[in-house]
Formats: sequence, structure tokens, C-alpha cells
Amino acid sequence: MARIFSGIQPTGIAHLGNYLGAIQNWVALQEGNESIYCLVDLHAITVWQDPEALRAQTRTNAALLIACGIDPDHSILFHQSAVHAHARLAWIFNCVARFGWLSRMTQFKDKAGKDREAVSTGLFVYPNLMAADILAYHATEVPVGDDQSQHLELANDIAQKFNHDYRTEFFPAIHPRIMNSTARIMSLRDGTKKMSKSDTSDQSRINLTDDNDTIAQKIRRAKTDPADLPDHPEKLETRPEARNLVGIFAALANVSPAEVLREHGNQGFGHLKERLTELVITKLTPIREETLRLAGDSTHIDQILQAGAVRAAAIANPIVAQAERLVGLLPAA
Ligand code: AQP
Repeated sequence: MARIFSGIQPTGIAHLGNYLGAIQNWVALQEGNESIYCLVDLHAITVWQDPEALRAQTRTNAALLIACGIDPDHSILFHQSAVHAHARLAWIFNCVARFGWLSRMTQFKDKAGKDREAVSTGLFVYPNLMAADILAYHATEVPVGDDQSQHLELANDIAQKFNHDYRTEFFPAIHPRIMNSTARIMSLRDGTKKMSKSDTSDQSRINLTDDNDTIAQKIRRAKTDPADLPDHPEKLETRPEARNLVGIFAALANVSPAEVLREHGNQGFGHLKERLTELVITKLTPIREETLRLAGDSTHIDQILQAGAVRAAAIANPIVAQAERLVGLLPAA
């Protein structure tokens, strides 16, 4: 039985990219594994968040994960700030990871953009906290979208350097579990940018709680190009928007892009968009309805998260205490 860890930032409401790239994989991996899923609120505040909105989004995303099929009686579901072991280990990793390693992280470069001087130092050391999230549990399997593979390589580098510097084999190697077919869902407004909660345009993503009219409208307005759909996936390479819509369709219908093009190739986008709308609505309607039901009882959600935090801390605290001893910190009284 493997120990699985993964997280999602409560920076907004989870979207179809989060679902296809990560959450549906998390649900499947519960079977036969020890799974730990975390609302990473400490990561969220690397970019300023409205405090009330952050609290509300943490609860709504917890409800969403349960509505998607995460079973809090089986998996450990909690919010990161409730388990202090994450921040303690992250500080040690801040002292292990090298400045040059972090400078090469493409997500930092993307998020910082041209205004590097003005972003928080938390955003820069974000990958160290992510390494701590995983390694505080000695988790070895990490299901993420492929936008996170560089961060996972870095987490392995940090684990190795820690082991080397302190002459130990304390931290295990991490194996990314990336589902290639749905690894990266792109923005509906720009097929070269990933679908993201923090994109300023709500039209760029399908939130998992969007109602049916909103879903239909967003797909109708999704950017395309003037040519017909091709008859073969190779011809999608230079057509990012077409490739994205075909990819989303294939993921939701559980077929290959070639099969999607067999039915929709050599035609305009109209029919594909209509069928895609039906697929998305069929998938998201039960998730939305269950989320709204669960989110109506915030006391119950808080109880679930607190119970998850107690179980998470029981695993992470002894591991992080041992890391602190290896580094030479005095034992806690
Ligand atoms: N567009 C995507 N396609 C596939 N997978 C995705 N993931 C995120 N976006 C896509 C995967 O979802 C998990 C949780 O992501 P996150 O909330 O930790 O942060 P993120 O990757 O930075 O996602 P966002 O939506 O872009 O959030 P913001 O805007 O807050 O930065 C991860 O496993 C991720 O791979």
C-alpha cells in the first residue's frame, strides 16, 4: 500500500483543469492506497488573498473534493495551516534548497512575470513548502498535473541533498503520478496558457460549480481558429485551441483524441462544442449539486477538516521531529 499525498490551493474554486489533471486521479487512487489530500492554504497566501474569501474558498473546495468522490472517512482531508509540521519542515528545506535551483522554476517565472522585485518571497520558496508537504508524510506517490513535474523533481533534489548533508537516508524518493492524456488543460481564451484559478478572466475556465447556462456560454465563446477540425491528432499540434477542446472532450468521454476526430473531423467547431457542453454538464451537475448541499453546513465541513488535521498531524509530527533531530535542533521539551 503506497502513501499518496497531493494538494490544491484554495485560491478560487477548483476548475475542470484541476479535476481532469488531478482530482479525478485522487479519487481513483483512494482504492488500495493510504491517501492524504490537503487544501494548501499556506501556498495560497504566497499571493495576497482576501481573508474572508480564503476561508470561504477553503471550505467550498473541501466540499467540492468530497462531492467529487474523496471519502474523508478513508482519505485524510485537511487544510495545511492546521498541521504546523508543514511550516517547520519547509523552513529546514529553505536552508537546504539552493537559490539557483529555485531561480530556475518556470512556475515562479510565469507567476512573477516582469515584476519580480514586487512578488512575495513566499512565492519564490513555494516549491520548498511543496517538498515539505510531501516529505513530512514520507509520501512516495504524488498525483499532480504535469505543470507540477518540475516542482517534484526539485522536491527529490531537496530530499537527496538533505540525505547527503546529514548522512542519512531519511527521506524517500518521490514518484510523480501524472496522467498524460489529461496532464494539462488549457485556458478557453488562449490555448497556450493553462486553465488557472487565478486567471483574471472567468471565461477562461469552467469552475466545477458553474451552472449549466454558464458552462454552455463559456464553451460557445471558447476561442477556436477558422479552419475545420482535422481528421488526425497530429494535425492539432499547431492549433492549441482545437487541441485543447479535443483533449477535454476525449478526457470526459474517456476516448482517444483520434476517436473524437473520427466523429468530428473535417467539420467546423459547432457540433463538437455542442456535444462537449453536454458532456461537461453531465459530469459537473451532480458535483455542483452535492457541493452546494455540503457547503451549506460549514460546521460539518470544519469538523471534517479538523478530524483530518488530527490524523495528518499524527503522521507528520514524528517525521518532522526526527528531521529536526537530524539537523541538530534541540528536542521539543
Ligand atoms: N490546467 C490544468 N490542467 C491540468 N492540471 C491542472 N492542475 C492545475 N491546473 C491544471 C493541477 O491541479 C492540482 C491543484 O493545483 P493547484 O491548485 O495547487 O495550483 P495550480 O497548479 O497553480 O492551479 P491553478 O488553478 O493555476 O491555481 P492558481 O491560479 O491559484 O495558481 C495540481 O496537481 C495541478 O497540477
